[in-house]
Amino acid sequence: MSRIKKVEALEILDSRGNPTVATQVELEDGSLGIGYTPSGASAGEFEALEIHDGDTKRYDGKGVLRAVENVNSILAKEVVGLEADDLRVVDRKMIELDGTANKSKLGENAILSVSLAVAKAAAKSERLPLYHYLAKIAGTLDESGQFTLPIPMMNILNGGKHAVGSTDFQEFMIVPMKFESFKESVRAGVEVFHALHKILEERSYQPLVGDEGGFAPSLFSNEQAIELLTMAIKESGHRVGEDIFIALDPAASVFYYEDIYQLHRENRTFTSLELIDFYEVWTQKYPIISIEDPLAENDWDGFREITSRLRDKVSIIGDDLYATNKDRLKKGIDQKSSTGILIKPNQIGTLSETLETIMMAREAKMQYIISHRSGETEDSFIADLAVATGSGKVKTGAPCRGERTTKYNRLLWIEHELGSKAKMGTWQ
Ligand code: 2PG
Ligand code: MG
Repeated sequence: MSRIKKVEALEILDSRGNPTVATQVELEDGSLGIGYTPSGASAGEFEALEIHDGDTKRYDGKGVLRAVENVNSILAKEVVGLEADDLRVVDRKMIELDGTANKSKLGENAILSVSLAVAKAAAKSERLPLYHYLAKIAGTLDESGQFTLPIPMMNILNGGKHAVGSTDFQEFMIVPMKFESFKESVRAGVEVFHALHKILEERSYQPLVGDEGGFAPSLFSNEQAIELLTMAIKESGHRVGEDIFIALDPAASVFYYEDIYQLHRENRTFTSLELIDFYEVWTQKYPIISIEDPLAENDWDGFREITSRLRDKVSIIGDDLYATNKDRLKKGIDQKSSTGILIKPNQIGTLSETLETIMMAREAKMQYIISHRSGETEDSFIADLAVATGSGKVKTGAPCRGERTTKYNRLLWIEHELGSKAKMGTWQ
């Protein structure tokens, strides 16, 4: 047990070259931890708020000096002296200081960086690997000493806000599911990624990548993307729909305007029910295992309808719908809006609240997928979080771009370190 001695934040860069907040926390016993705040492009309406300076003379208004100052002068004063091992107390203190429902006064980007840094420093102080320490504070430690490695959901074709000029749907993921280890799951995913690269080159597409490291070809339809993925799985020598499946994140809030879903690349519009029919046809044609945000964040009726229609075949995951927020998840559980939830710590703004939302999903026997943001840093915190909470699934982009591979590489180390104590997650 050690108290927080020093808290210091800095304006650093994320993977899009935008400023974000990093905070270093030092404990009295000398343990250090640095917390990094990621940032979304398709950020939902119900997320906690990142604050940016708005000073157009710096970083086009995107600077985070105010958030940094909030850490250094407001949060630091109050959290110094608190026990690092009591994260809930630290987080509650910061929530109180902010005093708003969406952390808009001090900024989610300020608060989360402190929360993550405290957890990392406390893990060091207790001489535990981060995943082990997080499992301990979450209350998810398995008595047998086993830890579950997550199935990687690899976004190898990027569209939407992550690759303007590509598809309307934001993410086309491959899900290597029937492999005995994380190492083999990653290998299979990487082989498909390279097969897709080759296919795109053969068809004279520039093999350029989007924000999450997946290719971003300019296609004429969303369905073409699925066809390319299917082809790449086959080309790589793996079996479509047997050992590798497809997952989608259309991020539908982004193409929902004036009560209508608008797919610009295809020049088509849909009502909520028509879009559900459209997905249903795809699930009959392709080995789709999961659809995240098939509908917009306020379309509760649509979510209930698609879940009741497709839940036996496909996972329906709420991302913008829930924004890692317990109150919204509670509504989703009551209304049977989805089979699962995407978990992003920066949507809610503290690690304690993130863990509470995960526990609510676990109790409701819902799937929970630990996820990165499209704007990331070299931090691999979510890799440890996925193992700690036994999510069995992680979404962290293509196996390309350092801010994505650092999470995969961390998971490879964890699996190696655990040896026979590592088991592979299943899709449940
Ligand atoms: C999503 C995320 C991560 P963003 O919608 O699931 O892939 O994107 O971080 O841009 O919200
Ligand atoms: Mg999403």
